[in-house]
Amino acid sequence: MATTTLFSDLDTVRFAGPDSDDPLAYRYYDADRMVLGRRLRDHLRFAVAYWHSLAMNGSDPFGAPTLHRPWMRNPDPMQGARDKADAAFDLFRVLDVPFYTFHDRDIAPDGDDLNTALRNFREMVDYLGLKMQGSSTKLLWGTANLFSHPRFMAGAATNPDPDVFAFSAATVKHCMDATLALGGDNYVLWGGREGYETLLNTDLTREIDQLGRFLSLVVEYKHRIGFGGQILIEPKPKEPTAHQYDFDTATVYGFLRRYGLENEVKLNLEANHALLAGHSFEHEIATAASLGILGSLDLNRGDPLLGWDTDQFPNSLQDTAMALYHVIKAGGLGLGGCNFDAKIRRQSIDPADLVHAHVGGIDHCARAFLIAAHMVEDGRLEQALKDRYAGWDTDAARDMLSGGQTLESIAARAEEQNLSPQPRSGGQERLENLVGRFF
Ligand code: XLS
Ligand code: CA
Ligand code: CA
Repeated sequence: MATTTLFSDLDTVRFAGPDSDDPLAYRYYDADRMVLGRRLRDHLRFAVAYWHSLAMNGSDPFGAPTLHRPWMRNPDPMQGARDKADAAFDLFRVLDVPFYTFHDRDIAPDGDDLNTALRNFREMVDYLGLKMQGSSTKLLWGTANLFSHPRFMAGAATNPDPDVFAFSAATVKHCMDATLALGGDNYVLWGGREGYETLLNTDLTREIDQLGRFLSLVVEYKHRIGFGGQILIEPKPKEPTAHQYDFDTATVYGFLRRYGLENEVKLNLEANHALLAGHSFEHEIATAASLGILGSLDLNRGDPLLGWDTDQFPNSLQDTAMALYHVIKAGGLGLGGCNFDAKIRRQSIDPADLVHAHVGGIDHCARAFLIAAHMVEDGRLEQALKDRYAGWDTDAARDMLSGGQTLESIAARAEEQNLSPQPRSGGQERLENLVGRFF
């Protein structure tokens, strides 16, 4: 029996082409269109984030909730959670979105103790399993919220209290079980409280070791239960902590190497987190790709006027196209996808605002992807890069890198040839102009 939800009146959004004026049609996201040998839907693997779209109530540090969804008012929190799931899957139907993502706390009410919380969670995982049987939307990733409850205020894995470490381990174990049971492709760990406010009360060496041990336990468990998906760490430099250990791609790579996990764990990179770390999104993507740890993307944008994590829907075509250009160059996202870790603004109180936000975000990314694919097919950017490094194609040059030469032998040859290298233009403006022609 079809349940009535906030979205029941809305038809599934369809592709209508770039000339369409319908605000609830896809103008660029033609899901089955073949681009670079694959369907657009398989390249982009869009996901709706349960927390922003179903659980977020519009409150901010200065103000009360503005979004009063019916499931938030239910005096029986488990019934509220089921109503929320009904609305979620109806939203997925409207958007025709292939994936969704959740934290344990988004789908099920918490409990005062571990076993109550786990009971609520397992019951709701079963309910989501039933919903998924009647839906084409799959799970991109699951994760545990180890940051909202006060028990996590001094960290989860990095907490000074070993009971919080154990509580967190139990929570993650059950979230991984749920992700496996629901057929999820990835399991994400974002350490929102794994950092510190002040070194005055923080033993940094001990805390990073705790984090390394926790992640090793997760990886061991993944193999024990036969989870074939990816384990992903999501870097973020700060907020809510002043300093988060998983600062950015390069920092996480060093951490993974230290604990021997660099071949086991990849990254879930978020656009706004890159900016907070003082990087561009494309820098984070290109760095992860070059280190072999590009996993999945959280799409959103920050506000250049605000220094915090505003999680807005992406709308800068050039930023998104360049990010996706590096994704294509890296060979795509594999089991990862494009998760809208983005929320509507506090004043966007109509349920339809949520649909407009996603339709716009999906269409924006599809358009950016088509532009990026065109840049790849055109090949001139790649050729310019090859030309710039062409000097390295000689045997003598390669020998310096391959170990066939020592510092003395390199010096001897340089002196013998009395080298006098001449500067060559980097051609940045010419390349920027070339990029501009694809938009
Ligand atoms: C918060 C993070 C979080 C993760 C999942 O800033 O983006 O939402 O994606 O825990
Ligand atoms: Ca995120
Ligand atoms: Ca964020």
